[in-house]
Amino acid sequence: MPNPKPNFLSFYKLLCFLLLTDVALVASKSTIEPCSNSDSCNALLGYTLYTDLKVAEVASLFQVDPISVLTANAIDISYPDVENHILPSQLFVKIPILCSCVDGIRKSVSTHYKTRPQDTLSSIADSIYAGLVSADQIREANSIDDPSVLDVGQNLVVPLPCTCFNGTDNGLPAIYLSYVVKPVDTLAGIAASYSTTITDLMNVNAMGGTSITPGDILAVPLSACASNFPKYASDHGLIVPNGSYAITASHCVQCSCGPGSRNLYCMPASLAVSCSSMQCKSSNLMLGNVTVQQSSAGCNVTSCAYSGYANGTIITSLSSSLQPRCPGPQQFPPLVAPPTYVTRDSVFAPAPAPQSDGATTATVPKTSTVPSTGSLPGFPPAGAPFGSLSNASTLMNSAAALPAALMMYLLAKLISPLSL
Ligand SMILES: *[C@@H]1O[C@H](CO)[C@@H](O)[C@H](O)[C@H]1NC(C)=O
Ligand SMILES: *[C@@H]1O[C@H](CO)[C@@H](O)[C@H](O)[C@H]1NC(C)=O
Ligand SMILES: *[C@@H]1O[C@H](CO)[C@@H](O)[C@H](O)[C@H]1NC(C)=O
Ligand SMILES: *[C@@H]1O[C@H](CO)[C@@H](O)[C@H](O)[C@H]1NC(C)=O
Ligand SMILES: *[C@@H]1O[C@H](CO)[C@@H](O)[C@H](O)[C@H]1NC(C)=O
Ligand SMILES: CC(=O)N[C@H]1CO[C@H](CO)[C@@H](O)[C@@H]1O
Repeated sequence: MPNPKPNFLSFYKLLCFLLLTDVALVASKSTIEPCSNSDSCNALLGYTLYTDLKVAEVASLFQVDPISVLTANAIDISYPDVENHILPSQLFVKIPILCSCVDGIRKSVSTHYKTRPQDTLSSIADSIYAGLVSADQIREANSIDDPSVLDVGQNLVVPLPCTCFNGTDNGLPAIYLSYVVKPVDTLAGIAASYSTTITDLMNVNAMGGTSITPGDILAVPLSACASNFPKYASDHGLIVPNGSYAITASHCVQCSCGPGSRNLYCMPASLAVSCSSMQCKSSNLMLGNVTVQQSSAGCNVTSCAYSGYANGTIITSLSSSLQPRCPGPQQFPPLVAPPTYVTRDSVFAPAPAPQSDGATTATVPKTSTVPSTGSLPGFPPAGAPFGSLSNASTLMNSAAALPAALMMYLLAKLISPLSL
């Protein structure tokens, strides 16, 4: 399957967007996916805690459901009072968000932040949101003329980077993580952590070389299991990365991929209380039940599967199929206790995902990589290069691969002297 190619209409919108938003050319880059339709998708943000925070506090920073943050990181939600568990500073977690299409590009705009005393746009961008947004992006999104005057209690929109790429990577289901490059990172290291390849990361992010700069935001594809729920289901399009869980149907149903399987498997959630019936019609099977019957013709597998949540009702579907072999017992991604300290090889780093075959990676870049506006690295390393024009060389290389990227590069070049 070909990778989605950006269409020109989207690019013109994007150009207008860039023209209107005072682009400054700095070292940090983020991957932008042009879009034209108004649908949204599931995506993940890679977030590093700037201080000790309760699970509920992390969730409220992004206005997401605390239980979905826990399940996205395969943390055991049956742990007592888990939402008030304090997560340690510098812990890396994946935050599940909804990725929309705004002004022709993919981004999340559902996050708001209420300013507190001592906040500056830079501290909000670089510390609180850990480099996922830049001070300039917050300023632009909120039309702030004088960033030195922030009223306490001001409600700011915090635009956050996300990508969808049609929920696929090399033709297989994938969900994309927006990852802020840290000073210690290498492209090879990131690829290994997330069970992908350097080639794939370069294609997805339209990179011309393997060099990355702290503060760059990469789209990292995580292998996932996709749902096939009908359009009218409120969780239509649900996609779950291998190794983690998603909670849906008002906390009644949890879904995951089992190791070795690309099928989404859903069952009653451990939290399930006051849920609509989870029994399949005209059977005694409950959601997630699978029965097998060995016969001379093969294995008759009957299962009661989850098919989405609509109008407060859990839709179930009973199906039978004859398979050559009986499936083994379903295995689930292991759950971990809520972490209390940060280890170097944190369990939170990467969700295990299949090794994608580097040989099959597509050669067409999915995106253009453009400079993000005025962002500082999330973790300012001592003496790290910042604002260096020479590091735009990676842009030049990738622009050669994609004319539209070249247009944007030139545009950025053109505009930058005005705003520097
Ligand atoms: C998007 O993915 C669906 C299947 O998930 C596929 O049928 C469709 O062709 C894809 N579209 C593009 C533009 O790749
Ligand atoms: C069916 O699923 C329910 C809920 O997960 C479980 O308690 C029960 O043991 C299962 N029954 C069979 C026959 O698998
Ligand atoms: C498989 O089993 C189910 C119930 O156990 C039955 O209704 C169905 O007819 C069987 N299918 C085949 C192909 O044997
Ligand atoms: C949901 O409820 C609304 C109004 O009650 C109804 O019009 C609609 O058909 C229902 N949708 C489904 C999928 O049942
Ligand atoms: C999911 O991850 C496990 C490692 O935990 C791996 O063994 C398995 O192959 C992966 N499954 C898929 C479908 O990618
Ligand atoms: C001048 C400058 O900052 N160059 C840096 C560009 O990025 C590469 C790798 O990301 C560094 O090695 C260079 O020092």
